[in-house]
Amino acid sequence: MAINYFDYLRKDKMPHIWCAGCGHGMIVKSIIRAIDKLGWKKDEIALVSGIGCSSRTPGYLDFHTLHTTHGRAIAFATGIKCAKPNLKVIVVGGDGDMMAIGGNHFIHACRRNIDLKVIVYNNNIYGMTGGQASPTTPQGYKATTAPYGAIEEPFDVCNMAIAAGATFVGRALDLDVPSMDRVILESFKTTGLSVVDAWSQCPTYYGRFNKWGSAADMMEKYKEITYNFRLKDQISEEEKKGKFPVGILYQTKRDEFCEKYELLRQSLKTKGEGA
Ligand SMILES: Cc1ncc(C[n+]2csc(CCOP(=O)(O)OP(=O)(O)O)c2C)c(N)n1
Ligand code: SF4
Repeated sequence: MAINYFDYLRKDKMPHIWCAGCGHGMIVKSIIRAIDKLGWKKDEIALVSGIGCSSRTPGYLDFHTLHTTHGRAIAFATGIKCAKPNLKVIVVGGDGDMMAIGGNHFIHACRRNIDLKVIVYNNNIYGMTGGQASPTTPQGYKATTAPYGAIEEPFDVCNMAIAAGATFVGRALDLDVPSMDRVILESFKTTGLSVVDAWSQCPTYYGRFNKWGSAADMMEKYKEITYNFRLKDQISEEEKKGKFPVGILYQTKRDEFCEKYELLRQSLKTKGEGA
């Protein structure tokens, strides 16, 4: 049956703030489809964000929602998950929010393996504040704070998540809806810390500063610099050079933080110790 997206939206918060051609709305629709497919009830879900264009998402969706401070979404979400482990806690935010000011929380949440579903809306720039360079702005690309092109090496969100201990890591492009749906759905099925590096075009700043053209032209560019991870063995090293794999990149199993905490609490209770 077709999804009625309006069942999940706060209609009184429309119209949204996103520019025409912004990819953020595509990610939101994919999140809705995954939730609908899993049959999660709206009051089972807590959706948490920091600050940024992407971080406006919780305002528009009719779940338990928290729009927090810049870079602190994962810290708030950690508190929610510890207090209410039965809630399904989704964290959304931009590459600036998650990788710069919130980078510390990001790596420690991965290390801790707490059951949060983290989605990074990665547009390679700070959108909301007018296009400053972010930790994912590629070298040579322009931003208001890098008028001659960024000279720093960028972070790769997925490599960072894998290295820090996340149990599910995927990358998805808003231009490939079935693939984004699959990656987000599988991330939501994970128990533990999952990360989706969800690419989203920002035609207003990143596209304009770097002369990438319209939103549709930007999508073509993103297609050119990526390849399907499932086909990695059929693509030569030469062809893959400088390109980003897309799809489910990494899955493992590790004990989840809240479950371990509960076990410890129970064992202390049995011994008559602790709270
Ligand atoms: C502590 C703090 N520092 C800086 C800001 C300003 N600020 C608001 S949003 C933002 C960047 C948002 O970029 P990103 O997280 O990449 O999300 P996007 O807008 O691109 O979706 C910044 C720097 C702030 N609100 N609070
Ligand atoms: S400034 Fe960029 S990220 Fe923000 S809404 Fe516009 S297109 Fe999207």
